[in-house]
Amino acid sequence: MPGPKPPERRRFTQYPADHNVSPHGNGNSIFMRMGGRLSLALLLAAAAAPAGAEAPASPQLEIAGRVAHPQVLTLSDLRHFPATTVELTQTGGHGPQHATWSGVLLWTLLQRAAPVDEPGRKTTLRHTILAHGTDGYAVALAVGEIDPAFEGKQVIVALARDGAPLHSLELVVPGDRHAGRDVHDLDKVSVN
Ligand SMILES: Nc1nc2c(c(=O)[nH]1)N[C@H]1C(S)=C(S)[C@@H](COP(=O)(O)O)O[C@H]1N2
Ligand SMILES: [Mo]
Repeated sequence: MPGPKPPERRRFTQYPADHNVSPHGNGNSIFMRMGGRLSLALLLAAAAAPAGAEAPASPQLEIAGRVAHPQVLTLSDLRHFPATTVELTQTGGHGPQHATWSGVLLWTLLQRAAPVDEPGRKTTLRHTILAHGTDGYAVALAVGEIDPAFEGKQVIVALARDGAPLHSLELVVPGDRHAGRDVHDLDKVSVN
């Protein structure tokens, strides 16, 4: 016999119409609105988990700042976007490393969130983007670096490295010689 239906999962495609789904949100969150059904789901999840085992937090990416549609994307949301693969060698803490990364173009994510231009003349290229890691590390990109009409650099939010799925998100910036802008444990992109 089928068990009780799990609460309906919201797909990222619905976020623009109803974007207050961030768990760090303003109180009008999906968690509050789901009320009792969520408590039931948590109870069921707790019953299913082996005792003492704490599930690793599943990575999420918040897109915030000067955008029309702030949103939070889960790993499974991100897997639904077309995949882009980039291959590069960069120098990091352990010398030069060569790898093939695949993930979602930052440009694609930005387009969905829809940057809001400042008032004034020709302001679309003023945007800068800060990519933040969970440890507080952050790096800046300019929108002209990733806009296909300008440099069109294939900056991705990587979901896999050398074919193996990652357990946290990583920004990958092709063309950079040093790995400094490859933000690991990426959790937020803010648009200025
Ligand atoms: N979240 C986060 N990402 C980061 C860093 C960091 O400190 N925090 N360091 C950067 C730097 S300077 C390098 S060289 C590479 C590799 O750093 P690691 O070997 O210390 O991870 O990660 C980059 N991404
Ligand atoms: Mo570095």
